[in-house]
Amino acid sequence: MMSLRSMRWAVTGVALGLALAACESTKVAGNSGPPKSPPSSPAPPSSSEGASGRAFSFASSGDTSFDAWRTQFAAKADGAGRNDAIIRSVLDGLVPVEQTVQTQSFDNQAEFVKPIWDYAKTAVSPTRITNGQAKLAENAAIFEAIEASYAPPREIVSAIWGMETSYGSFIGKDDAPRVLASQAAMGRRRDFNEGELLAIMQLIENGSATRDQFRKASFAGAVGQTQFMPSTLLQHGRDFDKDGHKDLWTNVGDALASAANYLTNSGWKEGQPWAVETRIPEPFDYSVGDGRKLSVAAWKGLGLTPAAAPELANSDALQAELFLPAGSYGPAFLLFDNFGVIKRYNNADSYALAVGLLADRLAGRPDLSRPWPSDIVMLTQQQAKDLQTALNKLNHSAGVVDGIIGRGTRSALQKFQKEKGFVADGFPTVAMLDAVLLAANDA
Ligand SMILES: [Ca+2]
Repeated sequence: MMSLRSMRWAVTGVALGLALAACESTKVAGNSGPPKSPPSSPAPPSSSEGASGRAFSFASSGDTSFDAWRTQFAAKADGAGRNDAIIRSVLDGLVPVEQTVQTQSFDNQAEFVKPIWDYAKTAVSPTRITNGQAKLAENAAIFEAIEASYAPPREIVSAIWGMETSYGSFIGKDDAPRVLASQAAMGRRRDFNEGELLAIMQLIENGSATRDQFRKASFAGAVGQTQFMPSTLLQHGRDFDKDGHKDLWTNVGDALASAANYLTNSGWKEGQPWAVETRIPEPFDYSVGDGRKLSVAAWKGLGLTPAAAPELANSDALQAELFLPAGSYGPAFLLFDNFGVIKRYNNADSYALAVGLLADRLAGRPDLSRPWPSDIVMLTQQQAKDLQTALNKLNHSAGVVDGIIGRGTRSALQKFQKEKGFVADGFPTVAMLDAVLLAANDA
């Protein structure tokens, strides 16, 4: 698995082809970090009989390996204490999703097919800002109550709502058990997907949700207006209106309180920003933007100033990291711990950046002072490999030639840039590739 850091630069520097690796190392909405697997079982049961001694049988789906997985998993769910009738209602009648269809759906996840700023620009569209402001006004009483009980401010919660489902407009039309079972049956993150299915059964058992509600899910099995994975709903979901259900599908209060609760439980630091846009002095040693954390006071000492004056007023003691999504060609940010908390929702820098930027606009803060670049051509994966090969040849070790612009490649490029008198931002443009190729050719 790529580190988060190398993922950031991979997303930034190479605008393609990372989809498969990405969906293994990233999760979709509402579930974070390592999958919350059930305790690992040594081996699947050889018979279809569960702890209750009842055998499960289902009408064939037409796919023998899916059928075999299903009877075994039903027994496992029974052994875990799940209700027989609910096990049947969740698993009966499922037909596996065709593998290519599901792979395509993962490939189309926007976070991994665009340069990070294209994603941010799309995410923070004027329509989404206008609609978000209307939703904030419409649900002011709900947001008041949520802010009183949970750590994050309303604009962050509403930005997530906007990013996940356009404020509840598009909540998905896939059957969560079907998509999760399809993944589990083909052996893809089996423990994770089986854990999600068990969570669905528990949510139905305890009255939080119904089987039918789970027929409206994303292709990855995330549900409701704030797109929670079932295990996240089970663990962090809230029944805001206290009607006995955690209705993330149709109840705005339940959905928003659940998102706010999840961010709170993920460590949201009340009163702290997610990031602050900063101005960079000239000249500037861009190589300090390598992930190191310094106090805001130390960053100020290096000449950084907030783009909007009051934003850094009382934050001198906070630790922050300099984030340069477009190298020296676009806006610069000091990132705070809350940026990482947004990533607990969806583990991509592009996602967290988009949520943060949308939240800032919903809170009435000004647009970025420095625009995103519009004329940079991104490297293809092959070009990224060529860059790595050439840097290695020049003895600026870029490490393994894998076409992913991770930390190693970036710092190797910085060494080259310093040596040749370029701005040492480690950002892999086509022009910089040409310069490296030329030098390697002469070497
Ligand atoms: Ca409720």
